[in-house]
Amino acid sequence: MKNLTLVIPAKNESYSLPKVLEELKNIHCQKIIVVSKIDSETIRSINNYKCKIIKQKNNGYGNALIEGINKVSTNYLCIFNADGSFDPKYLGAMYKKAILNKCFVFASRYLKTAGSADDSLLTFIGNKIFTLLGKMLFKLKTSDILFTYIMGETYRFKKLKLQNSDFRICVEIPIKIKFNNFKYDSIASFERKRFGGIKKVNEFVDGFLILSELIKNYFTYNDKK
Ligand SMILES: Nc1nc2c(ncn2[C@@H]2O[C@H](COP(=O)(O)OP(=O)(O)OP(=O)(O)O)[C@@H](O)[C@H]2O)c(=O)[nH]1
Ligand SMILES: [Mg+2]
Repeated sequence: MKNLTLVIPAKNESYSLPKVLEELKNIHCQKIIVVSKIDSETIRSINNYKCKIIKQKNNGYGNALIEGINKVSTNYLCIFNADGSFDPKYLGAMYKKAILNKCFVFASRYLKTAGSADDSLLTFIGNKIFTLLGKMLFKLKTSDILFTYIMGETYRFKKLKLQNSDFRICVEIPIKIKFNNFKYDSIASFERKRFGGIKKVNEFVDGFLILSELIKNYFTYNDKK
């Protein structure tokens, strides 16, 4: 997978990230880790690994993705978490599909044979509601709108001109893919529990922000029709 870069946002992941990079050792692709400039512990934890480290100029999960994507020089990229929840065994199948069908590939936790060990009842219900809203408001053919294990061609990612610096970017990506008329497909994937450390998503605050993003985009894209 020489033509692939993993864009890995990491915030306070000094426990999980070295284990994630250890697992990725045999996957021959580029790795860009995007960390906050004050997160010296995470930076120190990966001293021994061959990867590019970008210190974020600004803050937030979405901003980390945007700054990381802007630095990719391979033809393909994949968003990949630093917490161990994304299983790298799906990268090969995603890469093949992305190349063969010239499409974005979303990993999904809710297709047959897929699943999640990281979902709580609250996140499961939240994911289902937001995925349903994505289908109703934007006719998105997705089974898992909030899972940001996404691969695609770098120039198409750049064309999305992503803007959200927080977790709203999770829904901004599929909506913009759809409205740019880019092809997309899904594969079944099992989400593991994070290796350690604590999650950064706040179900209520980020849930509200994501809902506001869906509503904003609904009016933006309907006005354009
Ligand atoms: N650089 C950077 N990385 C972040 C930031 N917020 C989250 N991340 C990373 O983004 C990835 C996803 O964050 P998580 O907290 O695991 O969120 P999630 O996987 O969407 O949610 P859960 O599955 O509920 O844990 C992890 O690798 C985090 O370390 C941030 O502000 N800056
Ligand atoms: Mg996680």
